[in-house]
This record gives sequence, C-alpha cells and structure tokens, in this order.
Amino acid sequence: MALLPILRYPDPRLHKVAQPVRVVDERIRALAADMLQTMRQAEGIGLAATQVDVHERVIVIDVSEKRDAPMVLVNPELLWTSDERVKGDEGCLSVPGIYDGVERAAQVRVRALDEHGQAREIAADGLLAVCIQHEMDHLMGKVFVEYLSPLKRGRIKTKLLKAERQDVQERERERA
Ligand code: K1U
Ligand code: ZN
Repeated sequence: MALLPILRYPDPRLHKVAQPVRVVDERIRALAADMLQTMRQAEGIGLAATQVDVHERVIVIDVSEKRDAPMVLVNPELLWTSDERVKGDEGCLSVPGIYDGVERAAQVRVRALDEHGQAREIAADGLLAVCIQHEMDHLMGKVFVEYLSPLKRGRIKTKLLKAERQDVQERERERA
C-alpha cells in the first residue's frame, strides 16, 4: 500500500471529469486500498480518485465512529435524492483548514460496484449522504467551495496559494 499525494485547490486537475471504470480488477483494488490508507492518514471520512490525480470513477468513504467500516464505490450513480435539504459545514482534504456551509439533499440512494465488482445499492442519510454527494461532486470536477460566494471562494484561493508558496519556500530552505 502507498500514501498518495492529495491535490490542493485551486489545482486545475481537481476540475477534470472522471471516466467510468471498465473492469474492477487488481489495479482498481490497489487504488482503493491506497486511497483508504491516504484518507485515514489525513483523518478524512472520504476521498475521491480525482483528489489523488486519478480520473476514474472511484470513491472511498468511512463515516463510522471507529473508522472501521470502509466503503469502496466504483462507478457510483445517484438513483434518487430527497426533496428535503440540509445545510451543514463541510471540509475537504483538497481545501485544508476551510469549513463552510453547503446545502445538500438530506437522503440519497446510490448504485455502485464494490471492490469485487458486485453491484450494491445504498440508502443513505446524515453524514453518509452528505459525504457521498461531496465525493461524487469531486468525480464531476466540482469542489465544495464552488457552492460558496465568489468573494469567499476568491479569499480561499488566495489563502491556499499563499500557503502553497510558503510550503515551497520552507522545502527549499530545508534543502539548502
Ligand atoms: O473529499 C474530501 O476531501 C474528504 C472530506 C469529506 C467530507 C467531510 C465533511 C463533509 C462532507 C465531506 C473530509 O473528510 S474533510 C475532514 C472532515 O471534514 C471530517 C473529518 C472527520 C469527521 C468529520 C469531518
Ligand atoms: Zn473533498
């Protein structure tokens, strides 16, 4: 298994649209295992392949309290979303340190393949429903900050670009 680098907003690769997986094989199982390890190490509850610069429709999620119930969703499709909406704060491993309110469907039904290529249907509410929608947005090239006002988004972009520049300078100082 390997830890994968997570792309950071505003990296343009976060806006690529992921392609369907043709076959769920060892390559996809290895990708999912690496993504789960990366998600756990970053203390996230979800991760989309887009965020690790792989543009295929794979997401991993674990919203369980003990983080011991991982889910792998390949080629996820939303079958149904409730009319009821909920607004809650979201974070994103590609937008570190930023949390803001996003409105989502309160309940969803999703069809996906698991890591063995078996078709599954999942009925979700609460944090799982929110996380599924957040990760499926990533596969469509959408980052949660795009739901925020242009003013907020601009401030977030500036802040993260500044942090990125500081990181680069720090690494250069360490190497010198
Ligand atoms: O996609 C990602 O970057 C992962 C993201 C998923 C997510 C979090 C909150 C709402 C919707 C989707 C994260 O895991 S960020 C970390 C985080 O916010 C969190 C961590 C532990 C418990 C609860 C939230
Ligand atoms: Zn995210």
